[in-house]
Amino acid sequence: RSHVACLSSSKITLGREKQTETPLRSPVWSCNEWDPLEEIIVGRVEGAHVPPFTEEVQAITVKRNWDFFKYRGGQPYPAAHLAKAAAEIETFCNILEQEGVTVRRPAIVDHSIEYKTPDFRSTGMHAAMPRDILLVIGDEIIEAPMAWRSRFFEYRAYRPLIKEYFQKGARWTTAPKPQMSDELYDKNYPDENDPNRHKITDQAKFVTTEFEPCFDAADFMRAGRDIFAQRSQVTNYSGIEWLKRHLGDKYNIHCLSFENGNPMHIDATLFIIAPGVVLSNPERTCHQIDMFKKAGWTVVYPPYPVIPDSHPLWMSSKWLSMNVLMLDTKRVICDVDEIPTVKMFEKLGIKPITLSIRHANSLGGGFHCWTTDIRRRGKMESYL
Ligand code: DAV
Repeated sequence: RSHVACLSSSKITLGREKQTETPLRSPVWSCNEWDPLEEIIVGRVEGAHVPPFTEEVQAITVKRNWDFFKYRGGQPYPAAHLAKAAAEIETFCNILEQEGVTVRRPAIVDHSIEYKTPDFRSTGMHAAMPRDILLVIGDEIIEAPMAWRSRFFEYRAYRPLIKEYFQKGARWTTAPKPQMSDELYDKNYPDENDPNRHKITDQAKFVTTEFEPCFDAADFMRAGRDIFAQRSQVTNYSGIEWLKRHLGDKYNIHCLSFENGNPMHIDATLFIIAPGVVLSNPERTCHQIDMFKKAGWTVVYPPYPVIPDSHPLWMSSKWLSMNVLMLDTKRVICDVDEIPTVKMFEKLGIKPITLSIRHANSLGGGFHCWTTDIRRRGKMESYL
């Protein structure tokens, strides 16, 4: 469909043309994590930079990685590591294409440029994790405000794609940009190694304050009209409230909490793989799990990850093992070396399509984080 044809079928009318009620067929349509996948954005390794070691980064970083961030903040990630990660992501894209999925990529942008606003200065990070920044709800792409200063301008890498989708009929929203002044962060937040850290998150204290709304898109797990959110180090209550009001009554945003001393992004904690089937991280008990059970859902506790301690994971836990990508309810992309997880999917009657993106994992994400769905075939339904 050409751009002109799309515009003429929309409600925008020119001159004496009659208003038409024909809905625009948006190139963007995704309601959940499991409907048959048609088009996806896969992130980029190129240009990835280590974020400056600010309090919001330190809060989620284990002590053994501190030196890495202190010395490399603002610099590129190690080149040899990035080269391996780039090769893995190319393979990932090829496999998706072979499975019939259209793969789109963000632009290459220079993340090393230092920027300054009236409130802060920073360098950028990467365009590796589209799931963190783009939330697709039906035909709408929402750019998340983000919570890290190093991610303030991350949307720029996705703008060529988003503008194209917009021209072809998608709805496009950017959430209010946070000021990211000092008031958004708790400077005295205890670090990852603090023995009381668990108690602190139990009391709902996080490195981000409620100074203004902030959220990362990856703190939301979609199941049609039911969307599951968590208050995390990067998503605050007012951010969740903003999304709730923005989406309106047709959607139920369920705010969940977990036994997790370091929540950041829900997709290695709770992952919905099919209507009424949820993976629940056995190490991070979900306080509201009965809600799913009462609704007749099957709760599956995935096996512990097997990635060795020696492999660097600069920004995440090992639970990337459950950060999978459903191509539909019968096919899943998962890590070739996470054999217990592969076996779990086989037992569930889901065909694992396996590969390794271990070096790409080091940047902080698995298959789900490295992507964002643009189009899945299916309807907007309620599942709870
Ligand atoms: O739970 O270790 C994984 C997802 C990061 N994007 C975690 C975070």
